[in-house]
Amino acid sequence: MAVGALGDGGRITVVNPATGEAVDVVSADSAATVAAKVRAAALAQPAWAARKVGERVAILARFRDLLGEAQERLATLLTTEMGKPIAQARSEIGALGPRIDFFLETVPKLSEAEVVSRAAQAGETEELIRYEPLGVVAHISAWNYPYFVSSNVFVPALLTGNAVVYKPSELTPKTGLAIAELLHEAGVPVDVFVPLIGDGRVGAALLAQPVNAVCFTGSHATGLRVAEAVAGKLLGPLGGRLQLELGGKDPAYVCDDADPVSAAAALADGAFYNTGQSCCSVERIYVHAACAEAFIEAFVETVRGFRVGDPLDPETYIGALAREAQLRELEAQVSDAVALGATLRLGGKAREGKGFYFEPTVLTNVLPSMRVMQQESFGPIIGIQVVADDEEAVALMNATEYGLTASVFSGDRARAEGILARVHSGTGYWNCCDRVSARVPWSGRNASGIGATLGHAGIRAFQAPKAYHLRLP
Ligand code: TXE
Repeated sequence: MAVGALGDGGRITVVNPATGEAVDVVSADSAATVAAKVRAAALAQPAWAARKVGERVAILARFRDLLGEAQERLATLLTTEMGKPIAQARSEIGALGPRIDFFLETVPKLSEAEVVSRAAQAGETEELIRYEPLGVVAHISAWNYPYFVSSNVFVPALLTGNAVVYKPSELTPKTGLAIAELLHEAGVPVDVFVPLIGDGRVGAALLAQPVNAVCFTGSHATGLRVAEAVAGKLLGPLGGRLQLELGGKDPAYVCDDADPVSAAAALADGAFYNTGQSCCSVERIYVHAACAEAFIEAFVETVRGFRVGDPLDPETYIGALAREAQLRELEAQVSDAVALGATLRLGGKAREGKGFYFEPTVLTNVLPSMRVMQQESFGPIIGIQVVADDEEAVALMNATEYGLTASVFSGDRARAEGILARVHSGTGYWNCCDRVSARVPWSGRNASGIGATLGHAGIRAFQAPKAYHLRLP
């Protein structure tokens, strides 16, 4: 069976979102090649795991260096495949070095056996934990930050001795292949990191294989399908290792003691960076009535100043959307909001002409029930609602099914932390937003997913603890 994104005989057509034109064609995998590649990965993994962790660290360090050398070429490819402004593409690839460094430094420490209780004399029992790799990790990934979301999985998974079968999004297949090439050039054996090209059908074919972990990054709807597909294996080869990094509808709250102008600048960037296509984009803003007017004015002016245009122009801040269909979703969110009484302060429609552009859009006087305040927008659009006090803000921040990040802008740390403790989210920000660090875990609550990447938790996710009870003779 041939599988391909567009049903054209197992090929993926790469479309440049800035022009809407096809720029390349890539061969897709079939169910048979998926099965063969997973088998090869399973055969290659034990030898990779048997190497010293220091050898794997040296290989991944070489990958980090190669990535740095190829930055400009890769940034141009990424921009052409998914419309990310070139300055932001460079910054995504550039920021990978420090993320990889965290893993290079931390994995060796977390690979050591942990002695829990020592035995000194005959008859006493030492208890220790050794950490084993899981085996073959299947990673199905998204297009919005293809370097970040894939490296959060493959760097710790490879360092801890696993093989990785990686399906990049069908919107960024060439970026996925470029990552694989650099890993192989750095010294990762070709069967230990294996790219698969194709759309959801190739993803589904991968889930049908006897892999030992599934890491999925993508939408909530697909995440549910992935969970259903692997449910029967959770007590088999998967051993419960299912990780889902899903969408968000991330709220921000601007308190009456915040500086409205600096909060507006930070939140406009948090909402519109990457053309609003970040899992942790700010998607809803609540502002205290006492500073609402000043905040909204500063916010609208900041967004008005964002430069929309050719993503290959280094001055561009807002590029084309990766997916044409999302233009219709954003238009539907705007017309729903306006029909129910919202005020359109800026933007509101797709741009005419070539490419998948949507005007940066700000809506005020929104209601919590509006689509724009409930459903992930994943585009350059934001709703702002005025609230009377912290109680109302907390209730509204918790009023969607998601729980990825939340931010509070306030002059008072205790007040902000008190609010964040009551909001259901995997990450809380005070006076900042839309920020990820390799040092702390990245996770979601409720519909935003299960499991964690990054931090120590994101390394342990690729290890199976084995307990030893060793009695001295
Ligand atoms: O997702 P899709 P997208 C989220 C973000 C947004 C989404 C965007 O919030 O919701 O990702 O990514 C494959 N069986 N995050 O549009 O469409 C598909 O081919 C197996 C969260 O790409 O769900 C693609 O490779 N696989 C985040 C992948 O699933 C299937 C970080 C995702 O596709 C499949 C970044 C199937 N039946 C983005 N159908 C976080 N929380 O950190 C499709 N796929």
